[in-house]
Amino acid sequence: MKKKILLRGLCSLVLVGALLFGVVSPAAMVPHASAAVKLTGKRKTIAFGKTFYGKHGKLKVKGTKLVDKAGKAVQLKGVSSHGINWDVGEPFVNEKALQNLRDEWGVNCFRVAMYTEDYNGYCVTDNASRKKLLNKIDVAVKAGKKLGMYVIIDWHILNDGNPKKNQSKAKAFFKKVANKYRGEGHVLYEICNEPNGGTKWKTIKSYAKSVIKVIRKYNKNAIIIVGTPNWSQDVDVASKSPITGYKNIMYSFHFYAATHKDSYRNKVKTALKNKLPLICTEFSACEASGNGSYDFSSANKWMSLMNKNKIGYCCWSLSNKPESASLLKSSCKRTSGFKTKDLSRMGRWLVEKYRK
Ligand code: IDC
Repeated sequence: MKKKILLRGLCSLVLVGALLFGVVSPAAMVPHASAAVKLTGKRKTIAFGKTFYGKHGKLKVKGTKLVDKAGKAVQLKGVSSHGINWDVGEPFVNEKALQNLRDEWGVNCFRVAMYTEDYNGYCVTDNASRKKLLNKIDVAVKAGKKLGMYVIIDWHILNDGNPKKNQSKAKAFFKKVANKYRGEGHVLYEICNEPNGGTKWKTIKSYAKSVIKVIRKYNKNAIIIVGTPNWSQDVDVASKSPITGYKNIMYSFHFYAATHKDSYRNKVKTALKNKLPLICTEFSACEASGNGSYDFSSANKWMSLMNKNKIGYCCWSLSNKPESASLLKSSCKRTSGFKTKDLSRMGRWLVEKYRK
């Protein structure tokens, strides 16, 4: 008996010693603790048929879910760019970076966010800059095609509030891209990021119908994503009166987990009950400002809700801007080949989730 106690004591001593000297990390002692993320920044060669898009092909909406060419539910796990009209967004939208996201982050979808009015956005800038923005979208679409990733083209309304404000410009833009990418099955269209400023669902619907009509002239089946009232939060409202007459329409909700908690998750649950097809094209664990503290426990609740219902999502944003939402540290100066040390806390959390 004494011997056993002595032995146990000795074992504890060795363990404490090992911990103190860093031989065994506390994480290694917790059962099923997630392995720390290690990124090499290296790229892999993957045959197209083995890529996510290569396997799943053109997507369709069935019930509340996205399904692949075989009718099987698929879940998009994506990253959103910051604005491609921003110096903290544009440089990171390149083929090598997207390949890093595919090969080491577990990402299968990339969202190209193009602001319409904020910060010299598409609607308020000159023709030369507009051309650059269109070229940047093209870089993402081509990279996505080569890498077998889905690409969402996002008409990023924000300060313009009401999508109707730039409706004719939106129609001209979507005519251009829907025509250009008519043969590309990996492209999805998001026609109004976040309606706000009290814009009613009825108004958004009227805008959506006019833009959907334009896209459908060139592409009968591409997935079209419609934003919902109050910064894409009121999917419950949209679910009471969805858009009729078109297939493959999805509705977006956004959350910033430190601000948006149970009451917002309840909106999503209501929309699901009402059979609205949902996608979360923007989220982060920080506050709605894109800054402030993280709430990973709220973010985990969102993740379980989305995973349970196979809802696709994109995390805001692939940037090194000094703000909490950025997936890269502000000290990260590289625009591809990201290593472990380049990831922010948010970036590390995301990669751990996506790799699972
Ligand atoms: C934020 C950016 C920030 C920028 C701001 C205004 O992170 O750097 O200064 O926009 O352009 C959204 C918007 C998204 C916001 C993000 C964080 O869709 O454009 O990005 N957010 O505030 N909705 C909720 C949060």
